[in-house]
Amino acid sequence: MTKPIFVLGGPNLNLLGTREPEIYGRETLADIEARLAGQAGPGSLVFRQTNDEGQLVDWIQEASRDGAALILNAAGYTHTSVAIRDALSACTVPVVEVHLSNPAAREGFRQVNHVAPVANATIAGLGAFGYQLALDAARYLVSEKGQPEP
Ligand code: CA2
Repeated sequence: MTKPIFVLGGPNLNLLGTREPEIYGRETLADIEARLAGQAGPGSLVFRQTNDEGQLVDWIQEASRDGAALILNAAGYTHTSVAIRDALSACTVPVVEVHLSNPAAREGFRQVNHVAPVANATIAGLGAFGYQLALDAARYLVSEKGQPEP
């Protein structure tokens, strides 16, 4: 059976669509999940969000073990978490980092990025559409690199 692509989200992404629409858009995370699931097809996505850093580390390890690829928006942890960077360093499947906004064009503290150096690709600044591109990118990387060893 084909392994699913994991789509993991970090802290506060559960608030999407409720506040700061000028930065993050009007779509909720459930809207993004529904569109992506339609694009991916039945059973081919695992879509999760957590506000907890350790939970995200556990899920990254699970994606490496049980997934074909990982799409990650680590949200605020992008800029702070060595633990998430270490989990990604150990990840054996392709990793596509995604951000709704473009952190490089924002505040100074968002210029630190612990994820990008250990991701295969980064997509930022395209709002929810970035997730669709990330799914295409993840599939491309899976087909380019071949399936990981069982
Ligand atoms: O642009 C992105 O996708 C971010 O990962 C979103 C994070 C932010 O800390 C990163 O620098 C860039 C924030 C997650 C969403 O936070 C919200 C806060 C208020 C209202 C809605 C969402």
